[in-house]
Amino acid sequence: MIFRQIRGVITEVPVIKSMRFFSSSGPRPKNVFIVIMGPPGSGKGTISERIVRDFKLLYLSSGDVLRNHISNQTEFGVQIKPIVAAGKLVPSSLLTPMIEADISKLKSTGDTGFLLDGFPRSVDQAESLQRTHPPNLAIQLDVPFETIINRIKSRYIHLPSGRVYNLDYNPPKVTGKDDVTGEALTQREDDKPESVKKRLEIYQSVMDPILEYYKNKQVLQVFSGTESNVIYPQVKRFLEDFLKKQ
Ligand code: G5P
Ligand code: MG
Repeated sequence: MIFRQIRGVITEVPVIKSMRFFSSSGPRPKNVFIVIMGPPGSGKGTISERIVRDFKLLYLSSGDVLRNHISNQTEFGVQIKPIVAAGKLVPSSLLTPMIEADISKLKSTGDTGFLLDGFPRSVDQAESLQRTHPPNLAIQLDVPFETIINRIKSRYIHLPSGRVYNLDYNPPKVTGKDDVTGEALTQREDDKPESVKKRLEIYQSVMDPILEYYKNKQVLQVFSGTESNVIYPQVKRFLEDFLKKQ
């Protein structure tokens, strides 16, 4: 069993690999399952970190799960490494059961407040999730592509935790080191310009039907803008109201 801390005080919450969570003395929201979507580099990780901090939801990122498999050179990691590095989508037949099993494991601990980042990325993933763990909110970050391309060039991550930095926007306290552990930061293999281009192209080709899907389920909430510091207060206000109604 893996225990992991993102911010705040660690408690005995069994955590799946790549699961980050915030814990404090207050209760966590129950029966809330939010998915957060948006183009690569739109700030899903950045905004999620703030949501997790302010609303005490458990957090799972499909990208973090995959990068951890790659870094640990698991059989699955070796298989998907070239796909992720090229900016292509990992086949749903491999990823969907893994993500759904992670959510089931978390639910079995009694925690029922989750934020899922980067999943679904296709209608078949959305349909499958709807059958197993239907989200009650789908957040879409609508950020222009021109804004994104510049951001990604200066992104660094702390691979084990998934914490995200940016040399211009959100630099680490010590250059090249994670603020919490002091471990080395790295650049993502898929942040090379060719892969970023591919990721944006794929995003554009797959997202419309997914947004339509969640619009029809009446759970879609879109937040538009170019700066996370402007978008997040809108998300926060919305969530304060949304959680009161749950
Ligand atoms: P991921 O890991 O899900 P992407 O491509 O969806 O990757 P990414 O790149 O992680 O998304 P993000 O989380 O939306 O971007 O953005 P972020 O990291 O928070 O912010 C980007 C940078 O901008 C950071 O450096 C941040 O500090 C900075 N920043 C944030 N806000 C601002 C701001 O306001 N101003 C400025 N100047 N900077 C800012 O998926 C990776 C791969 O995994 C596979 C695919 O291969 C995918 O390409 N994968 C899947 N495959 C199939 N199905 C799925 N469901 C899959 N999920 C993952
Ligand atoms: Mg991310």
